[in-house]
Amino acid sequence: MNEQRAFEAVKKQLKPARYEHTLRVVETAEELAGKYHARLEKVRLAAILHDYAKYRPASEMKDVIRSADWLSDEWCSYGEAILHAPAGAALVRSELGITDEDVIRAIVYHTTGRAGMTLIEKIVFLADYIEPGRKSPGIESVRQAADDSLDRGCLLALANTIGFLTSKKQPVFPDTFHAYNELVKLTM
Ligand code: DGI
Ligand code: FE
Ligand code: FE
Ligand code: FE
Repeated sequence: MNEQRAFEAVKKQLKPARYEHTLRVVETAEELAGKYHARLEKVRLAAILHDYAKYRPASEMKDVIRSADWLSDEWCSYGEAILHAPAGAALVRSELGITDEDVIRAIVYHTTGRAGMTLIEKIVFLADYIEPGRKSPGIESVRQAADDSLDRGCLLALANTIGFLTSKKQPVFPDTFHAYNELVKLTM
């Protein structure tokens, strides 16, 4: 799959505003990949496709996750917002023939993060959080942190997300806590 075809494929899946978000994530991820020396083609492909499943019905996303033997069914028990990440990874594999495991993993974990994220995963996770169209409380500190440390940027993004979810009494996917704990210890 070349980039041009990936853009065309994802554009068909998304509403215009979500496609614009995708373009900004690609730009932001590209900047981070330059700063932190990641493989640019992989980062760009993962960023282009990261929200591929965003508008699939929840029931379809759950079916996709449950039929993928390489995805835990746990994904289906923490609210619908996280389903598009693992489901999107499975769908770009089956519908677009994406086989690069680095790209697949970055899509799976772009919403929750996980302990042991690769450089590519961290970049896509953080770019999705800080792209210039995002407005969330504390986002400027996350952008500043991302300027000098990928790990501190991811840590602040995770802390904000956990705070947001717990303030609304929403469940937090275990990998989100595991990612947070790992980066707290690493950046102490
Ligand atoms: O798809 P995007 O809007 O670009 O962003 P995203 O993939 O980061 O999804 C953000 C949503 O996911 C937001 O509603 C918060 C939710 N979310 C993020 N981490 C977790 C989570 N929801 C649960 N239940 N658990 C998490 O760990
Ligand atoms: Fe997403
Ligand atoms: Fe499964
Ligand atoms: Fe996104």
